This record gives sequence, structure tokens and C-alpha cells, in this order.
Amino acid sequence: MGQLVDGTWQQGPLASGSKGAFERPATRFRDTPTAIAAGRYHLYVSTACPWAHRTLITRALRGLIDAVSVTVVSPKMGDTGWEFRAEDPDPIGGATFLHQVYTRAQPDYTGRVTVPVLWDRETNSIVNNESRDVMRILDVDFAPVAVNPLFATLAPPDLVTQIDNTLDAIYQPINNGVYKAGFATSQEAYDTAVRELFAALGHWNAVLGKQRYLCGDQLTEADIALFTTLVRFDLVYYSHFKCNVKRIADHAHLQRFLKELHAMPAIAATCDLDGIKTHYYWSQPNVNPSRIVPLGPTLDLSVT
Ligand SMILES: N[C@@H](CCC(=O)N[C@@H](CS)C(=O)NCC(=O)O)C(=O)O
Repeated sequence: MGQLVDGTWQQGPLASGSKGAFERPATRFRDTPTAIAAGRYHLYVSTACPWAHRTLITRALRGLIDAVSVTVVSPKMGDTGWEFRAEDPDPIGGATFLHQVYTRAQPDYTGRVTVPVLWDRETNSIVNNESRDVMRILDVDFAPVAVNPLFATLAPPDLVTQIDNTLDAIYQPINNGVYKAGFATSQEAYDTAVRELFAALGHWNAVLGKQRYLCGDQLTEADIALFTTLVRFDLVYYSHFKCNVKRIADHAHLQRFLKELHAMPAIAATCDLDGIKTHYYWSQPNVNPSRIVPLGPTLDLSVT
């Protein structure tokens, strides 16, 4: 763990906010691409990260695998932050660490060095590093360079307001809620996060008992955003982040939804279950000081 301060990497744990509650810093690069062209933009991701995973799924479902290249960093995020792997080096600037990509974009950058990163080869800079924006950019702005997309859009105009409201509704209690539970440093902050998390899971479980997807019968960005948290839940969040009131497998409709999305080969191909486990248990010694990665559980995501 660490961050950049005036362009220099500084090691250190995440500071917690008042009363032991985890506070996620705001994202810094929030632009939209200037001119879309196949081969111009690049994604830096970790397959372990739920936020980056959203962008990988969007890229796959929208037929952008050829148009937008990807580099996957090592799941082990240590004192120097995200690091490139020998088998998948940085194709643009030959960086060793992701923080060097950030300082290449902005030499005096101050802030966290996070994935995903959408990089522009023409301007030699970061366009955007907020997963929610990048999902929308890939879905809408990149439509002209999509080839054989599996879905025409994941943000249909008539559903955009509902999708945005749903993304908002699941963000704090669920997507970020698991982190608030896991990174809490007081009992009170943990209790609050876990209660909110399971109330929200119960709510959306009931919704999915009545309809196929979060916004009705069409798969949207909101489903992708929920999926990337759900697929990590029984594997990691249940034990590592102490979100152990119930499993996703104990929520019939959430489990049906999780399995249904995972059954799409394009989505399954983006799911790196071993990398996910390694990342969380190894990279967060504040939560797991021994860095031991557990052998179980074995997830059954097969559709019966
Ligand atoms: N709001 C960002 C959050 C991204 C994020 O926090 N990614 C994590 C990985 S799961 C990360 O890179 N953390 C490194 C750090 O905070 O130092 C988004 O949705 O894109």
C-alpha cells in the first residue's frame, strides 16, 4: 500500500477516517476521450479488482476486445503498489509499477494509484480512472469501433436514469460496503457497514425474485457492477472482510443472477478466481497479516 505525493511514491497504509470508518478518496482523472479510434486507447487493469473487472466485462460484451488493448497487473499489490508482470509488460512506456503510468500522465500527481486506468496513446495521458465513467465511455463513446458486440448497449437511453439510480443505490451499501466492513477499525463502523450491506443484499435479492435483472429484463451496467461484487463475495468478502452474516449462495435470487451472468462465456473469461483470492489475502496485511491465502471455498457457479 502507498500513494503518490507530488509525483513521489510513498509507502503507507490507508488512513481511516473518523470513528474507524473507511473513507474512499475521490477519483482524479474524469475526462472523456476526444476522438475514438481502434487501437488508440489502452486499459490498465487488475483482474482481481471489482472496479477494474467492470470495465473488462463491458469491453468483452460490447465487442471491444480488438479495439481497446489491455494490460493486467500482478494480483499481488505490495509496498510499491500495483506492479507489471513479466508475461504482460507495460506496452506503452515500459513501466515497472503502475505509479509510473500515473506520473507519466502527470509528473506531480498526488493521490492513490488505482485500477482501472483508461490511457490515451495520442495525448500520452490518462483519460479516466473511475470505473463507472469508463464503463459508460466504453459502452457509448466506443460504439463506433465495436465489432460483433454481444449486446447493442449496456446503457439504453430509455433506462439511463434508472441505471444511474441503481448504480448509486448499490454503491455505498454493497460495492463499497464490503470494503467499509473489511477496513473498519472500530466495532461500530464495522457493525454499521455490515448491517447496511445485508439490508441492501436482502432488498436486491427480493427485486431479483421478481425480475431477471436489476433494471428489468435487459442486462445493463448496473448488473455488471453488482456482479463483480457478488462473484467475490463467498470467495473473499465473507471471510476476509468478515461479511459473514450470510453467503450469496444463501440468497436464492442473487445466486441465480450470479450464476446466470457467469454462464456467459464472455463474462466467465474475465473471472480470475485464483487471482482474486491471492490479491485480497496477500495484499491487505492490515486485514490478514500472515498473508496466507486460504485453500477454500470451492464455488459452485454452474447453472443447474
Ligand atoms: N473509484 C475507483 C476505485 C478504484 C479502486 O479503488 N481500485 C483499487 C483496487 S480494487 C485500487 O487500485 N487500489 C489501490 C490503492 O488504493 O492504493 C473506481 O471505481 O474506479
